[in-house]
Amino acid sequence: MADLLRLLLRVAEKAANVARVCRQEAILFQLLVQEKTGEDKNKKFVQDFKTLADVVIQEMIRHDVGAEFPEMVGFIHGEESNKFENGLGESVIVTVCSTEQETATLLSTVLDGDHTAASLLARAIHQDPATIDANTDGLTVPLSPSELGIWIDPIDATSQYIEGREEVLQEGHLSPSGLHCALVLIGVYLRSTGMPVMGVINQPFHHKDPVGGGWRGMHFWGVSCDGVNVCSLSRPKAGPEGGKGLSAVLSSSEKSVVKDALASLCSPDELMYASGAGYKILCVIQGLADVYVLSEGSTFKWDSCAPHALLRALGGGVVDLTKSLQSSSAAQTELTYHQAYTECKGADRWANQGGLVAYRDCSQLCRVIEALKGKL
Ligand code: 2IP
Ligand code: CA
Ligand code: CA
Repeated sequence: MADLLRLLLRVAEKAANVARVCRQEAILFQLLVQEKTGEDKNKKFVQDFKTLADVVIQEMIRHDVGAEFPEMVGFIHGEESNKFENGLGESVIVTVCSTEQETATLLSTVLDGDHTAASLLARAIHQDPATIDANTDGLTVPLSPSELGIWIDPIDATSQYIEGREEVLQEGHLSPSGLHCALVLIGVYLRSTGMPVMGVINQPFHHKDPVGGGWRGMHFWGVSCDGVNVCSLSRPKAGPEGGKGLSAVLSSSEKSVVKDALASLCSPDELMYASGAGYKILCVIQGLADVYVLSEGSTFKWDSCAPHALLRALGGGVVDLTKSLQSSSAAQTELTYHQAYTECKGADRWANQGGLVAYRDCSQLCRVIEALKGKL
């Protein structure tokens, strides 16, 4: 199944192109940032273009994966539904057609006859992405498509994507907010056990091309199954022994009891905040933080599946925080991806309801769990 990995890297790059095109082309950008205002709101056909960008990206990934791996059709899930409802309450099923022309015609009905915008989007969807150098030669993955399912978050950290603040990333440093927090996440799990086995992360806005000035991306991948543990990044080296020895990244909206408990384990500059659930797990993968702790059920299977697979390939993981606090062995409570909370409705069926801790090192996970026991 190394073919599946290579396909996911390609579609994630196409998705990143769509995300970049929506910001680069003036006509699409206007749709992306237009304010929803008063009376006008319900009349605007294209009012929720950001949702359309998400839906289009997700459907493109679903289309391309289904075409190459028909056994996976029906098991490719994502954050968005492909039923797009416009401001007039009309709904259109957004699909990717077999030709660019057909896709443009379909998108133009969603975009209220805006052919220019529809053609620009359709071109990005049908364009072959630049070949990406992913170093997957010689990799064998002992899995078959009929045992796998997929979770897609077409754009994670949408608010940062829309706001679009441009930050210059400094190597070795976490940067709390900005366009670089927006990620395309594609995770693969085993239908039988729900364990994440493969993940692709594409960061569409990683740096600016020094020559052309356009945005360039970065991709990361990992595979973890049956004794195969391979990641495009190597395990970060242990940092210098200083401070209190642990660094953590949290959501700025995290509860104060969690912030306080972690402050007892981390020096002040090692307790950090950042946007985007996917970006925070990526920070742990890259070694910019040791752990990401979240006490609320505000992330979903599509947020964590892909980065979780990379962490497992590096020897870490993502556990359910609530279960870990009740268990004698925290590392036994890894998140799984195959079962819905049937008593819930809508997106909540797929929430990581017990919160989570993402970690690279089991002993650091244990310190965090000990520090939080009895506090939540
Ligand atoms: C969001 C996004 C948010 C995150 C939230 C996710 O996904 O990653 O940034 O909140 O949990 O569900 P926070 O930044 O506070 O961690 P999306 O942007 O796809 O809705
Ligand atoms: Ca998300
Ligand atoms: Ca999203």
